[in-house]
Amino acid sequence: MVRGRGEKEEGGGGVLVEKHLGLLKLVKILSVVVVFVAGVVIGLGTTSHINLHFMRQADLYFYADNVSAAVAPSVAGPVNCTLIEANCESVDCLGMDRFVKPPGLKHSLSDRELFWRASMEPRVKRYPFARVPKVAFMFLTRGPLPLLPLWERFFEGQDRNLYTIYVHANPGFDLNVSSSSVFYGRQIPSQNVEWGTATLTDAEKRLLANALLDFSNERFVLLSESCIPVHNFPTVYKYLIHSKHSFADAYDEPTRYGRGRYNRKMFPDIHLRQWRKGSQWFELNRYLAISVISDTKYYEIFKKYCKPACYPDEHYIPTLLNMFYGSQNANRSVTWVDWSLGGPHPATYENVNITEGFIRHIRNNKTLCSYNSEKTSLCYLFARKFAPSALEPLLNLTSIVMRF
Ligand SMILES: *[C@@H]1O[C@H](CO)[C@@H](O)[C@H](O)[C@H]1NC(C)=O
Ligand SMILES: *[C@@H]1O[C@H](CO)[C@@H](O)[C@H](O)[C@H]1NC(C)=O
Ligand SMILES: *[C@@H]1O[C@H](CO)[C@@H](O)[C@H](O)[C@H]1NC(C)=O
Ligand SMILES: *[C@@H]1O[C@H](CO)[C@@H](O)[C@H](O)[C@H]1NC(C)=O
Ligand SMILES: *[C@@H]1O[C@H](CO)[C@@H](O)[C@H](O)[C@H]1NC(C)=O
Ligand SMILES: *[C@H]1O[C@H](CO)[C@@H](O)[C@H](O)[C@H]1NC(C)=O
Ligand SMILES: CC(=O)N[C@H]1CO[C@H](CO)[C@@H](O)[C@@H]1O
Repeated sequence: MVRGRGEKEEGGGGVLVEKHLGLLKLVKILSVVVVFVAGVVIGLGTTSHINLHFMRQADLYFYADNVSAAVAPSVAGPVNCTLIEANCESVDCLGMDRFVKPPGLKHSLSDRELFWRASMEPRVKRYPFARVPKVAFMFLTRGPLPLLPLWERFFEGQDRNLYTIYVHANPGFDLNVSSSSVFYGRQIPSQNVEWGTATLTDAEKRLLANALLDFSNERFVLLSESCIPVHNFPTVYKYLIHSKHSFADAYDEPTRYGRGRYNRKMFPDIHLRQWRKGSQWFELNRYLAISVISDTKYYEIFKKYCKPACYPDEHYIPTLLNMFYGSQNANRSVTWVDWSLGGPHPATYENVNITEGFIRHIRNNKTLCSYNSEKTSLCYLFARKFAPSALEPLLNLTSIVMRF
């Protein structure tokens, strides 16, 4: 099976909403709620215990208020943390809340600073807070997410403590979604991506690192704008959280599209027998995510010697996992893709191709795969590639086939 380069696709049109107005409205509503609650609590003259609890809640809201104020003037610009620090009297600047659950995604860290920060791992085994493991859904896109309504339905009604969303789009692109969307405010600071170059792997690492800043994130899935979920959220969550392995393609391809891309200058750090290939759409656990963003040695070698027709996004992570973490990898992807047409790109499915039988086939094609050393027919949680036109018929099938 000849596999070509990674995904080099274009986004479609976009749905945009006035982001700032929505944010300001939300902030206003929150302020009103805080003032109202304050009145009620003070009015009741409650115990000091309740007052204390209330104060902490109130600080959080004021804090959000000031973060928004600092962010609001410029979407692309960094948060003005001076404004936040100036308020340490009302905000517990070194408190757990801010550390464990970063309140926003905007920051002005360079990649070097970001990766260093994200590489921190606690040595104390027990978390001093009730940690519920989350799945981080990381969308790597150039522009709009045409299948967004399908994803919104996938997340609808699900516990927000169980997942997080991160979107890496080209700088300057504003994902215009309403403030009620789970995708609202989920864009991370990004940099330009040139498909096929190391900037693509940089973006993957940037997504991982931003997601690592949330200590509750335990599993990290990379998705594109043409990916769809083929099972409902509870199934996806359970499957990933309980898996002993991570899911990343890593195979040895003895052709010019595989071993042929190995550069002998990588020797002796990387041997040909260690060289692997695989689709970039990985799923990694927290430990492996930290391992990937912490590696500089092998990444530098790839940057130097893996240039077209070698594509780092198809070789770097598979090779790194194979060299050091092979036993933790299931060596298969949970994202279904169709290479049967041949050529450098996988098949793209349009509206006319979407049928109940087709989606059922992806969900269970009667072939078994390994899961925690057992056999299962549930091999794929996601699928690609789907054109924007596939959205309507897919939305039609969610309740009968995908069960969401
Ligand atoms: C941040 O806010 C402080 C205080 O208002 C101001 O002095 C500073 O110039 C601001 N910095 C940026 C980067 O906007
Ligand atoms: C995946 O491949 C590695 C070799 O890189 C191997 O050690 C490991 O056992 C494989 N994983 C599974 C689940 O078979
Ligand atoms: C989608 O359907 C069209 C029309 O039937 C067909 O020509 C095309 O090959 C199908 N695409 C895929 C990826 O199966
Ligand atoms: C089912 O999926 C497996 C794994 O991708 C593949 O090898 C096999 O050919 C598929 N079977 C059918 C009937 O499509
Ligand atoms: C959605 O499903 C209904 C009922 O099965 C069907 O009549 C309609 O054509 C479908 N719409 C699309 C876009 O597939
Ligand atoms: C955002 O989308 C809304 C409709 O959902 C539209 O009215 C608005 O003009 C869009 N904003 C931008 C900046 O494109
Ligand atoms: C509650 C609180 O700390 N509010 C502050 C928010 O930031 C402004 C400055 O922009 C301060 O004046 C407020 O006191």
